[in-house]
Amino acid sequence: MNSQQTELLKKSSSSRFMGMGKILDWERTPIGIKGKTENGFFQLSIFDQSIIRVQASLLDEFNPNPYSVVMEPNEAPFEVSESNDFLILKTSEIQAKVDSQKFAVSFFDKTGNLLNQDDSLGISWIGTEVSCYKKVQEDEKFIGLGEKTGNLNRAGNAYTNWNTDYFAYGTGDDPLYMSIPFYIGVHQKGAYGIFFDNTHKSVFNFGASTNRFIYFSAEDGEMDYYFIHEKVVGGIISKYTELTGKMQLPPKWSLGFQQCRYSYYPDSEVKTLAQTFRDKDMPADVIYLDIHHMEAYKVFTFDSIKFSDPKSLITYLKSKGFRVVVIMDPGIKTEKGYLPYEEGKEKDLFVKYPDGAEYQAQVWPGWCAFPDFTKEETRTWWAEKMAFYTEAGVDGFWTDMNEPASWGQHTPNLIEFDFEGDVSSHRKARNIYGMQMARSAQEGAVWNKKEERPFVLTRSGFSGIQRYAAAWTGDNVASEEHMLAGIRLVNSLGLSGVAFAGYDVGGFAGEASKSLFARWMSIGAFTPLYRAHSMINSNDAEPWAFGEEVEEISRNYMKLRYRLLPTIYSKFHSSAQTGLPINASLAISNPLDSKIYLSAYQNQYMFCDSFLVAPVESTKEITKVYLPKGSWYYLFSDEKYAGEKEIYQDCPLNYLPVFVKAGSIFSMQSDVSNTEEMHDGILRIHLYAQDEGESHFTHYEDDGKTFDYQDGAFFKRELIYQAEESKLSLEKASGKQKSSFNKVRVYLHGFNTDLIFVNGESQALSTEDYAFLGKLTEFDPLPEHDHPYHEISSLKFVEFEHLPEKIELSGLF
Ligand code: MIG
Repeated sequence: MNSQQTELLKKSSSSRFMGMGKILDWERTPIGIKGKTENGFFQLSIFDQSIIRVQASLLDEFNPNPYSVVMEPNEAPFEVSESNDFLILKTSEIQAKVDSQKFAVSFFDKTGNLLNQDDSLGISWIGTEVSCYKKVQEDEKFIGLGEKTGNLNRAGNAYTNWNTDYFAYGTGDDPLYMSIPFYIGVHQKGAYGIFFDNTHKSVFNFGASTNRFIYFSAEDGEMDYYFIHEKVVGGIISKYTELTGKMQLPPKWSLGFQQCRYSYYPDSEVKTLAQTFRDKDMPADVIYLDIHHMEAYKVFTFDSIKFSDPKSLITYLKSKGFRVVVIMDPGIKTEKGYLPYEEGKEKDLFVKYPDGAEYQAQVWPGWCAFPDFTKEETRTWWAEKMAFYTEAGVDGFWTDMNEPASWGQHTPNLIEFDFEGDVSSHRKARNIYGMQMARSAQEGAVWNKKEERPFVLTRSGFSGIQRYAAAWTGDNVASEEHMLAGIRLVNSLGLSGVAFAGYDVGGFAGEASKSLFARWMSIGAFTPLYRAHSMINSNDAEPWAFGEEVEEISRNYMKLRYRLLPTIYSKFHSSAQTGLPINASLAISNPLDSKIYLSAYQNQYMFCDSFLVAPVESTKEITKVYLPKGSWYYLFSDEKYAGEKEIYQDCPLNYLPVFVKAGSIFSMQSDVSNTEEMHDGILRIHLYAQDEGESHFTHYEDDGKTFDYQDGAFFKRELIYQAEESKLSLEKASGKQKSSFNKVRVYLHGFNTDLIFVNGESQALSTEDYAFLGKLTEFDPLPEHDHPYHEISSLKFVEFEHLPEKIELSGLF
């Protein structure tokens, strides 16, 4: 043992607080500074004008997580200065000021506003546990942290990151399946994000059991965090996804309605299911095969009796406009003669004990070995094995149980993972395992079907998971409370870089009441991933299983979802570039409005920028809604409201409270039964009047499934509405592809004009009684059971050719 190691051992075996101590020595590096303190080593690096990375270690070397950050420092110019008490590092956007006596860091924006500041206890250790203590700014709110239950504002609570299989979790329980150690702080002086890039079990305490500070800490490893500052919350999320990667544009079919069940079998039942959607005129795109499709739960097999000919089944489903997604669990049955097991063993691809013995635990197939997805060779092997599914026609993959889960739920910490050659224990590898499985699944989907975009849905993950998969929130429960909690989970995932997410509509465990299912279907239509699922041994839970009324309500919202696809797809395209969520918590647009954090309003969110969705229990007939700054139109009637007001809104089961922001532009198509069915050729643009200001919408189309868009095969155009000039311009289109629409019809909401000009030529307006949702059948003849029905009477519209050249509409009063 050398003296440094002896010294380290002494430090890390103590069970007392040890801070960094005084800075003894420092030097400039090409991207920042590094140095030595009394007790440790540090490095501050500029990644970008608005990102500073802070690293601290007990050893004179750093050992970063190789999996999450994909950004390289971009050589932003910076200055370093030193005074008696401080070391200052400055870019054009931020300033980090390090107290040289105790190594406490303060961050300021370029005008000198204090954004964030270490407590004087700073970065420190208790044994191997490393922490960073931060002061709380006046009225500071904390948002994000990924898949965490609880309130939108996380102040006062503490959370643990340790990926956990948690069947039927409570709506306040923690931890769940996925860890994203990234949060955003907002206060009057500004906003910032902190990503603590450490895969060990970590804790984020935003003021539970203490009034002195907030902190984040990890059981082991280093202090390694990225401090991000941008003016607006959305900018911080965008930067975070530059660091950890963006979602790829998913195939369009994955934005349609998805039907899951634990489990549909045999093949004849799956066919009936598909046919029922078509017979009942309920649009849908995806059917899942859960674990019963396998032979004795063995991955890479089909049950020879229940699914004797998967290829013909899938061909049949495709002819009906359905894609198939299969589940993949990581555990591989340790059965002699079972090829995946034999191969994995022979190639040394499984997780092991430190003495080299294979680690085994029980899951569905019985005793299993676990592929070591932290090893490239394993990921490649698994990806190649997936040809078994793609050859049968499978289009999507669902990675479940990848926390990893096993019976007993106490994986011993000594087991070892390759960790890209830096062999590491379960303590360091657990939180990253699920993400590496999802990565392998995505590789497999692409390699085996090169021409099509992949779709992977994962339960477990870590920061950066958005690059590989969409996420769902695991085993929720059929209750009103859970429905609302799931919305917050999805909103929080959106604040944390995961734009493509959803929950089991209807609830996985337990039985949904009729009304609960109907409401959940309506909210699900305004969720990035629209998927219904339910558990084994529960009642049928397809959208027609709850009686005629629920069936009609479900159909209404499913159809609305499909008519909105031009908007949803356009939004996914922009999210893939900006990293911004599809479901955006109001904390993104209105972070300083304290009303949005109240428990009555914290579930509200913007869907695809235009729609404010105010989720409400199915048992309520009326609810309070908070409309933030701006003006708003009730979607179904065009009734107009001023913002910064709390209103009472009727919310009968068939009408979810949804409001359109004044100034909004969004696009719709005619009814289709699946995403690949051709619409009627008319692009319906909806424009909502506002008094002042400018608003934008980017209309985006491509073939919906291949990678050709990356070579310019798309049709894209910017729509700009300028209220003061009373005009809407459809800018000249870009891209090599023609639009699938040959006409455009613009619906004018909230305008008085009777005559407008299209490219300078006057054109009379037509009118139509317009309804976003169909009228429900009155099943009960008694008038008090009448369902309300909204329609916008004599809605004005104008129609013209959808030419790719610039088109200007003026005279919009
Ligand atoms: O131990 O595959 O969260 O969606 O249906 C349960 C069966 C395993 C858990 C998933 C759930 C799935 C179920 N799985």
